[in-house]
Amino acid sequence: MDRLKCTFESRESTTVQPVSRKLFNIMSAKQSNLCVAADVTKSAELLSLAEKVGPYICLLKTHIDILSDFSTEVVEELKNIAVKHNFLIFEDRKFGDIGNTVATQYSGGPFNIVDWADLVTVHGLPGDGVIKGLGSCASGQPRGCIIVSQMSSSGTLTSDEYIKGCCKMAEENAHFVIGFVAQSNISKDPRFIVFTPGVQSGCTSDVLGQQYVTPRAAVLERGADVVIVGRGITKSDDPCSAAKHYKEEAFKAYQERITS
Ligand code: BMP
Repeated sequence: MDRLKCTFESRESTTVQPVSRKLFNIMSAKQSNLCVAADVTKSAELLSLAEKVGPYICLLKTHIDILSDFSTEVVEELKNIAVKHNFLIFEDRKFGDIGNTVATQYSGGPFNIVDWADLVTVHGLPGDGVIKGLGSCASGQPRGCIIVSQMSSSGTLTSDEYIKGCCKMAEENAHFVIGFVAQSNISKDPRFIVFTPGVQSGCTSDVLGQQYVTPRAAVLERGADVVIVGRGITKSDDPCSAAKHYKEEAFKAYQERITS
């Protein structure tokens, strides 16, 4: 079974990982493989954006530590909006330390991420202790992580060897790993979901090394299952219409891929 040719619906039954199953289910039900990167710095902006884009997304990605006015109320509100619009919450924390440290970062500090984020990102660099550390905090709640295996930024050090190591780590820890952040078709395994950031139409880069491709290229040429769009939506005059547009483009490309 080649990941690129399978429907999201059929892939749900290839895994027992609870967050993967939920995400495949949402993607099929909402016909959306769009994740919005909600990189805003005020709680009110985050909640307003989540309300606007909620109907069109399968996932909302946060960088919770950029909020200048973080409070536990904002994550409570965000959870309510996620239930209302049926999307999952993904904190892009990029954990990258030894297991013991990431466990305390995940389940403590001001953010207590394990309490509200369905998914988090990890770097593969430390080895799989990072995954085991996070997994030890889940205490029965449906939680999972995504391995940042290949980056969108120019000059990234994610070599082919590194990517292979990340794939092996995912296979050996598939109870907690749901997939990869990547820029190419790094895994054929239908259980794993490939998330691709650096997606924007009509813009190829920013001034700090970000590199963009269109949603169509991400899905058809690079093997993305889920496209992650930040400023293409958040900086648009109308984030709601922009989200609708990206959702339709990305899902159309996915439908072409599975039928071609
Ligand atoms: P934008 O579309 O505005 O460039 O935002 C991209 C988002 O995806 C950011 O939140 C960034 O942290 C994240 N990201 C990325 O751009 N490239 C990667 O390789 C990994 C990421 O998580």
